[in-house]
Amino acid sequence: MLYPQSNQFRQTIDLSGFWDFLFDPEDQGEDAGWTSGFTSGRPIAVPASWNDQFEDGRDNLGPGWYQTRFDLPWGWSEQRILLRFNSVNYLAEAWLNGAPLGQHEGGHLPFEFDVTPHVRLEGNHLVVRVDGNLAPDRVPPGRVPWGPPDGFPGDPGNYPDAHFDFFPFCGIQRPVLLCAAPREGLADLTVTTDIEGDKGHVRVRIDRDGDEPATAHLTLRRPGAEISAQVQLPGETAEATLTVPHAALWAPGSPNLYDLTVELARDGAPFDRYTLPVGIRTIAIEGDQLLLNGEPVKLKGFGRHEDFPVTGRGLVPAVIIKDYALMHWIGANSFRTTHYPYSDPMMDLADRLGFLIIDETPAVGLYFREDGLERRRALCRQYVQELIGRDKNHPSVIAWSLANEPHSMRNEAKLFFRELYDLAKALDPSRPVTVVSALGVAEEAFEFCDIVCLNRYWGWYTYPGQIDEACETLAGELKALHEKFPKPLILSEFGVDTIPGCHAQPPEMFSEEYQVEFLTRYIEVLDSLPYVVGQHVWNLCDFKTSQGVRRMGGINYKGVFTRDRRPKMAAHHLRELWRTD
Ligand code: GCB
Repeated sequence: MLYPQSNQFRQTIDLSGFWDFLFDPEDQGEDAGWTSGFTSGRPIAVPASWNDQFEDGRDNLGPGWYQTRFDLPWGWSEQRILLRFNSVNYLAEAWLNGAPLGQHEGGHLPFEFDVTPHVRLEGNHLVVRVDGNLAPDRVPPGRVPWGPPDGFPGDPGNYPDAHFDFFPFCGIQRPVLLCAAPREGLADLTVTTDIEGDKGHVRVRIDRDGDEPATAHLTLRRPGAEISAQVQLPGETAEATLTVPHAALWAPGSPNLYDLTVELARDGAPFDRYTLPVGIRTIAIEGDQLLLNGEPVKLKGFGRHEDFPVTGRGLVPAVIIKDYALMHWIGANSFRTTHYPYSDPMMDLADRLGFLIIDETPAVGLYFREDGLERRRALCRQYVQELIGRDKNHPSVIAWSLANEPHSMRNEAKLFFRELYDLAKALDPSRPVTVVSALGVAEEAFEFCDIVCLNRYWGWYTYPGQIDEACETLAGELKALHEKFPKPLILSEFGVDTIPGCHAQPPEMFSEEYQVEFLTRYIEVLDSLPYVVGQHVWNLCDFKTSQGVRRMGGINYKGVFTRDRRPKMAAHHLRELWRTD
């Protein structure tokens, strides 16, 4: 699915702003007659989570009803009109002028409807029902009955009862776009690149709607370079390769991008055009090394959250810029989209700024009891397809993560992930695929995953306050893991809750000194092991969680920056360890 853009043949408008909203008092569903509009609504900001916008919103997971009105811009009357939602969490259902458009399950991934048959020139009325409730058969799940072998006995639980450690923010969290696109225009582009000597090959697969013969003109440009090709489209797809002499490769530190423009024409007259940034780079695994453009690369960075006061998980462009500035300042070159796909601007900026991303599906907290398993499997397959469909052309994306910390103790888990792994590889053979696990050597998916990603908290949940024991255990475990699975290994989470302003000497849990010592000593271990190709600190910033005895004030304090993006002591220490200039 191509991200909407505006040019001579396409136009996009953003429906963001203040919409009307109401909570469904008794979950009356569409029978309440709201699908064609309601009068009792209050104003709500779109995009943003609803939870922190209202006094009665925080723990209310819906359903909630949104509505807005719009007119079509001048010149759109003969166009095909698409309505695109960049992210609605969790279950969305939409109606335009009373006509049902469809529904989409799962937040953080885009979906769109062709609204051409329903749209009017003026006075359009869009209604969206959003259900953010947690349920055992949703992904990520909630309200899961705990207990062995899927959970840990005596888990204290939390409220709202999420099966994951971040607040289940809900609502229309990213922009809603209205797009005019040519009929029979471009439907998708898939770009892969490889390198041969100083040449770069850019392979482009073109998919389009309709099958009337057309010609595609391709141009790849950056200042000082322009390469063109032309290919006939007798039907719906075609492929072309552009070869770039003396290619300017993409890498962190030199994130060179080319603009690829594909123009469709019939009888010499162009009728559609799309421009996509392209980074020429390769990613590969050789033995226990991760190679970027043929050279070993080590990831330094973070797990993060899309999380900010008041806006919740809503898109805030200035926070994106700030987070990149902080990551650059500290010397990071990488992050994982813990624990769901991030916004399109976040991904676009990683291409521009040169960050390496492990791109994760929304499958966190998975468990494998029979009840609901088929539904969870179908959702995970859908997420893999939607994620790869959305992000396959980003040079910054160097691996796909199928899930975070699945409760893989049951035999079903291995086959479940084998199927997802095969699906990801079939859709994109060019990138490594991983599962991020806390099980260590017992995680059977590591047998076929390309990279081993482990989350570890020795010195926090286990061996509290005992960093010597923690580091010794960590070193032993990493060695055992690598012996069993001789592949590149990433420590994909490690960190400790740290209350800003809390100090202790000798270091004690929750103090800034303890975070410094924990991270420094862990990094010493990681740097000493050649097969450890990545270190991702948990977390870049403090973030909101459900309430529970482990989360004071409903906040996870493992950030090296506070929730409002101020550095703790550890940020300065990490900077000394990571910055190379
Ligand atoms: C983990 C999870 C992450 C939690 C973190 C913690 O292993 O992957 O979502 O927030 O631990 O702080 O406990």
